[in-house]
Amino acid sequence: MKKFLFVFPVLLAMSLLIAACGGGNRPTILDVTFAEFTFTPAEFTVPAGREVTINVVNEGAVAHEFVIMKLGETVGDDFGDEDEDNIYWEVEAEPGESLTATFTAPSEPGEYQVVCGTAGHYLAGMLGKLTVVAP
Ligand SMILES: [Cu+2]
Repeated sequence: MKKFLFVFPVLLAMSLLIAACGGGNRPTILDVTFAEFTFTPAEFTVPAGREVTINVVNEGAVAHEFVIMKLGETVGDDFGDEDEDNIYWEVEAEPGESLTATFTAPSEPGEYQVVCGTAGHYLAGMLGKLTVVAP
């Protein structure tokens, strides 16, 4: 009985550790389609600090960008030079292009604005939201 009392907490701790590690190794994959002037889907959820793979298809007739703004930063009138410093991460796709890119999710949970950085597209309503949750 004495031995069991010792072994049980160790087994419990090990199983919790394995469960946590299993979650950490699960790849986070986002699939998004660009068009005039939408992201489909437009809302994404990722675990903080994780590697994220994003598969982009631009079905539009012009280039589009997927720009993640830093936490607490939002685009003003339209996306412009003043917003460049507030970018967390971005990827661009030419018309008809399909690509895969990776980035590390922000370490701070919260809601991050996603916009298209091509002139006029933010004004046309090309925006979305990245929700970062505690891993
Ligand atoms: Cu665009």
